[in-house]
Amino acid sequence: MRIFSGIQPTGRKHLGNYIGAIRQYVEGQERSAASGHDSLYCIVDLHAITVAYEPTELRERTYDTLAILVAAGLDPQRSILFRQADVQEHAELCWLLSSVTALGELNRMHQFRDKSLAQRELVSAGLLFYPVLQAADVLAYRAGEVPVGEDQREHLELMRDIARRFNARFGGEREILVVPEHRIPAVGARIMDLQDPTRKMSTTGGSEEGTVYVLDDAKTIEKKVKRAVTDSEDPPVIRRGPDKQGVTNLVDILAACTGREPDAVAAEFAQARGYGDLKAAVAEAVIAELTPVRERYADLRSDERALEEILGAGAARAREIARATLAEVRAAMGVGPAA
Ligand code: AQP
Repeated sequence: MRIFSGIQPTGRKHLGNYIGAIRQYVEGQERSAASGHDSLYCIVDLHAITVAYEPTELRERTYDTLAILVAAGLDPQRSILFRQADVQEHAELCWLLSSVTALGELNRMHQFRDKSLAQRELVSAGLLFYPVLQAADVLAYRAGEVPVGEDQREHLELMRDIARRFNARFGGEREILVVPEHRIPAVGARIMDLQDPTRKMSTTGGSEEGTVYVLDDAKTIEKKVKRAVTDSEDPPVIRRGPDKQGVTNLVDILAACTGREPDAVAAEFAQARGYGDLKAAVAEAVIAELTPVRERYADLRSDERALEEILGAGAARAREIARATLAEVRAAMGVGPAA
């Protein structure tokens, strides 16, 4: 099954992006290589322009993001790593799919509602259209699987509806577009802000203190984890539950970083006299997970020409796949000259 996912070149990538998405990409690369299928990972710069941004920084952040992906284990020989704007088929398919997308559905998307409230100067039409472009990203490659964090579930459902509607309207007997499945990790699909565990760890909406960045050094990680908000239960109780969001988040992070079941992690700390032991274990596990990535990143990021070559080669491979899909979509829709 072909795998596709996109990641934005905005801000600094954080532990939520890493556990919810990037680690799944690496696992998907291994799985798809073993089964002889492609895996594509796209740095979605066209998505990044839907909110206020700095043009001179966008390219820099694209290189940052690519270097993190490679440092985390994505191999440009085995996966197709590319930049969205280099493959113009994404933008064209977005427009074509708009004809089978209901405005009301776009208006109801949680991400649109949340992010439009956060915009100070302009709520762009691009923000509303974000999920249509995201649908185009995946559907252009007829990908079967999309690894994402929990926050993208709603967009994936919409994408599936768009694909089904397109096939019903234009496919006749044929399934021109593949209806993809999301792949949301069992543990760590929604890592929460360490300072406000009721909100997801986020690039745009979180607190600096509550967000662990992939490139944070060991001391910074330790400080942020040790200051994580838990609760004031006395004596402290280490268990997971909706009334224990801070503790649950820490347990989940530890479970994700050590490959264990969250309930087993909670049971191990059940007798602890305070939250300090749990926090120390979380800090140690996160540092062990992120330090090698940060070290490899430094080398990779310094060679922008090499990064640009990876993106160029990836785009050439991606374009070939997307072009074939677009030819079929155009033909089915009666757009442009007959083939
Ligand atoms: N807190 C999170 N826990 C688990 N997974 C997460 N993801 C994001 N936040 C968490 C997943 O990371 C992937 C890439 O995300 P993105 O870079 O495209 O940005 P995003 O989804 O908009 O999330 P961010 O980075 O926190 O940015 P903002 O602040 O803009 O929302 C996605 O698969 C996402 O699910």
